[in-house]
Amino acid sequence: MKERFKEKADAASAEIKNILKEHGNKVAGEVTLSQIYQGMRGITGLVTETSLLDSQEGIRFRGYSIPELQQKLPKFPDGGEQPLPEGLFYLMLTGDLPDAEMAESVTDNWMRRSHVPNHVFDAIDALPLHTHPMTMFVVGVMALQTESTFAKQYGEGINKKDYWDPVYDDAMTLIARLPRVAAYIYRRKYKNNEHIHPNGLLDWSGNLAHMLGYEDKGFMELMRLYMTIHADHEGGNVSAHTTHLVGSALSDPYLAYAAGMNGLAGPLHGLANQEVIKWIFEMQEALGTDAPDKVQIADYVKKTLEEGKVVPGYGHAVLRKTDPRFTAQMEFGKKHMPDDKLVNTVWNIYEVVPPILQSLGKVKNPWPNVDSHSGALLVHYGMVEYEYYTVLFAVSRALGVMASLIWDRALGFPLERPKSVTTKLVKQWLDGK
Ligand code: NMX
Ligand code: MLT
Repeated sequence: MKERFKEKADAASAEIKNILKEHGNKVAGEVTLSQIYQGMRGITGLVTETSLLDSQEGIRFRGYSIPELQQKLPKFPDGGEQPLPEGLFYLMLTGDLPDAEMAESVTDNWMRRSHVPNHVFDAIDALPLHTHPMTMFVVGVMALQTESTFAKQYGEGINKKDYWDPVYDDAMTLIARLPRVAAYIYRRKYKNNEHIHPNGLLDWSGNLAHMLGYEDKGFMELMRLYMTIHADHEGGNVSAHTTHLVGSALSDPYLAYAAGMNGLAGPLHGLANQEVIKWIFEMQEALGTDAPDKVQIADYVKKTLEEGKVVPGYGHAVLRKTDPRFTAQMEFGKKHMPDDKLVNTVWNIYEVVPPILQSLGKVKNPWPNVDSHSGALLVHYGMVEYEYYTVLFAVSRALGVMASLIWDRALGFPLERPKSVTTKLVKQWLDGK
């Protein structure tokens, strides 16, 4: 995979140089004042090679939609139906679809790198048990940073042409170690600090499920799907953009990823997956039923909006249709748990919420995003501790942001530093001064 990546990156680098030589002055868009003040929506300002988001169609990873990935990526050998995220990583990094052997070699490589040093567990153990799992996770990642090959080689004076190599090494090691760190946090916080040794015969996601304490084959398949669909969402989302930005200062992959995951931990981004289940559980409690009907749901949604809160799991900064990651999870639910009450509530919410949000006249996307479905599938298998869910999102997101960071360094992308303005200056512009 590394050699293939290097060939591709060298070719891409030469191609980009030529594009910029010939077309570097081409205007790629204009920027309005509203965009400057309102979260830079719609401004094209980044290059991310691993995936591309279409507002109507949703995400494509190197050109492949989620249903195509489910069809074309290698599966776990014991009759698995969901794609192996190892294969997705290979695809995002090299641009090529891997065969089963290639995906297996990624699994083996990550298994070999997966030993987590004891001081990482000590750092997590130093935190009180009530600490949010995402805080524990980022502390664990920061403790892993002691192992950074990039930081070491930079200190020794590495040539800038070679940056990508230790970044590749760090990215692979970080991804390899995350399942153990994530499982350690879960077992420490929720399962009496009783930990489970890795199983070297399993794949990356299967082993995560195993170390979390879930041996059900359905849960392992869910983890493969989950780790695949959450991996990447082009470059402008908060976690990917932050990782890219911090990496552009040549902060090593551990520092850059930890920064990105602090962004993922926000309720408008990845933490929305915990907020969805919390909101449904609160609704069930308020209504005194675990199967609210559509009228009851509609009333509860209106109450949420009247209280000045968002409906978690709905809306998106770019998407304008139902998120295909929602649809993939709905299909998984229909196949594996069609009668589950909570999952059916998620489907009823899907019927009720969009017209209500549409009626507000300001919500640009009334449709569900990935987070509105993921928690209910986890609860089905017994993982009810919703504060933990964003950690799973974070483990998956490592695949996309680390593949992109390797590309950033291979393409020699510079420090990211856009220009900001003051309102005083804006007023001067408006006055024509
Ligand atoms: N419920 C209620 N109001 C909403 C919602 C929602 N789900 N989505 C957007 N709005 C409001 C938004 O708060 C804003 O109101 P105001 O003008 O009063 O500030 C207005 O609609 C316009 O916002 P948009 O331009 O449609 O959305 P924007 O691009 O700013 O934000 C989100 C996108 C995702 C932050 C927003 O839709 C939201 O807060 N959704 C709920 C949280 C969520 O599900 N986040 C997860 C996103 C996916 N992920 O994993 O990261
Ligand atoms: C993501 O997966 O990062 C979210 O859908 C948010 C986004 O794309 O902005």
